[in-house]
Amino acid sequence: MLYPKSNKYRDLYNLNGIWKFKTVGDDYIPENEAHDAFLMAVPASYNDIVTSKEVKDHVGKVLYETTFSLPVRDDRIYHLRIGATSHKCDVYLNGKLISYGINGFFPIDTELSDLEEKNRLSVVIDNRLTFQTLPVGRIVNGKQVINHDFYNFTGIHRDVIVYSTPKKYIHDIEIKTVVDDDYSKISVITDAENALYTVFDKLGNTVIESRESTFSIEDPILWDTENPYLYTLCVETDTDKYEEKFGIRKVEATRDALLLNDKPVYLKGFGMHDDSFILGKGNNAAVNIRNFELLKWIGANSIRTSHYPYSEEVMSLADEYGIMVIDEVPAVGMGWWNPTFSDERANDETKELHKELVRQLVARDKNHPAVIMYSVANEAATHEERAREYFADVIDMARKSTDLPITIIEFSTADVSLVGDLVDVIGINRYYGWYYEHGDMSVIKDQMITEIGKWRAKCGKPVFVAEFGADTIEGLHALPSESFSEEFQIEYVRENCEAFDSAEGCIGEHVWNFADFKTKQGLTRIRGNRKGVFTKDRQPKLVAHFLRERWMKK
Ligand code: BDP
Repeated sequence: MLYPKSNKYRDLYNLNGIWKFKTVGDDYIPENEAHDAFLMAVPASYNDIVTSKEVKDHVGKVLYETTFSLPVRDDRIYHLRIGATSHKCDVYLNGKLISYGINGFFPIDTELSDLEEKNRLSVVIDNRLTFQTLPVGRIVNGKQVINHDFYNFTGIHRDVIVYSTPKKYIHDIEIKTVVDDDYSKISVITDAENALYTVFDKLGNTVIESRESTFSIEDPILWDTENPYLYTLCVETDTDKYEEKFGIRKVEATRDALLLNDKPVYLKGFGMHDDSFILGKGNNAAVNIRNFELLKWIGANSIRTSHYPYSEEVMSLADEYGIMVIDEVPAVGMGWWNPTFSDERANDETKELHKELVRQLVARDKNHPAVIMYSVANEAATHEERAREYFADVIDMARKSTDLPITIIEFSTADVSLVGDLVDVIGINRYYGWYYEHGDMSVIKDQMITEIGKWRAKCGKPVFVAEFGADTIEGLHALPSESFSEEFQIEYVRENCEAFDSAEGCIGEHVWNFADFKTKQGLTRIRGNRKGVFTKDRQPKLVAHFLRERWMKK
């Protein structure tokens, strides 16, 4: 599935803007135009836009609706592309069901065969999470129980686009690169027939033209975090054309290291959240750019898309900025804290969805050089007997889909996890001195080094710390430090970093979190999770300066 782009064969119409919106019952079908709806922005979550508590916290279905007209041409096929709606949804055109979405973080792309002069597009979204959705949640007495620590934002979160293609069009392009000493072999896998393949360098100069789908580039400039060099491939047939940027790079996980272009990399960065004021999870170019500017400013080289795939726009920016991405499927809330893997809970149906989302994630992100690893879950109950078979199948699907390293982010300890040997790199989330022995920083180093050592001894894989952090209220100071103060956050992060520096086989540190983010209400959540190194409006807390100094040198 190709990201919508316009060119001489393809038109593009953006349907973002102000739509109609209302909460609806389970049986609702948009037979007629919704005259009783109110106005809503797309893309955005509705939760932090509305003023009614009832609507904000609505559990169930909502309707989004808009109308549009196009100059329809007979020699074109029209397609609807919705970047993401959270979570499941049904899509109707002029009252007729035309497509549906199975998950809140993946695009829907469908042909529009019955366009009229004026069209009504209705999207009915269901925000409920169960054991058969990802993230996993539960409905108890009509109330939504959220298993994870971020707000269940709902809405049309990414761009809505109608695009046209010729009748005979290119459906997909996969660019595989193999790096050798002084050349790179490029193989293009596509359904395009009799195509001309042209590669352009960054300045638009032609590097190679080929009638074969496999060819070589001599002395390629490799993509890395210092010089995120991108080429452009143009595939052109008699009837269609598509241009895709790509980078040439090699990623490999060994027993001790993660290698980018044969050199070990140390991951410096964050677990992030797609979360900003008013927009919620709505994709926004300004917020995206600000995030990447801050990542570069602080000296980060990588992020994890915790705990779900981010927008395609973010993935393209990661390519441009040279930020490596650990690309995570929305497998979160799979409870290390309570029984999860059973016939009644996370069962075969959940597993099939999980596998399908792994497949779709790789299919979506396969041409992004920034993606260096896929993460199959965050903090699942991997100590449970059934977890082994469950993840063996999920990881098997990942292996069939990609050659990149696979990781799982563990809360379970090395002693009890049953899946560590299945992946290439172990990610661990650890909050010594915060959730355990709160405020006592003397425990951090020993416990962290011991835990990393245990994973190394048990699995012989590189380990990276995917989360560690302390909630911090900006402007709150304490000398000597106390928890929640800015001084505490610096000391906490410093203690952890000293542990990483002396732990053998530790290949990186991702602070939790890049910025403060919204969660459900809770006694330990004062306006959300405050572990951000940046505030929610993207200003640095004091710890940001400490990290900048460390990471610029490291
Ligand atoms: C970790 C979770 C993350 C939470 C974090 C926290 O992976 O989603 O936000 O804890 O409690 O266990 O801050």
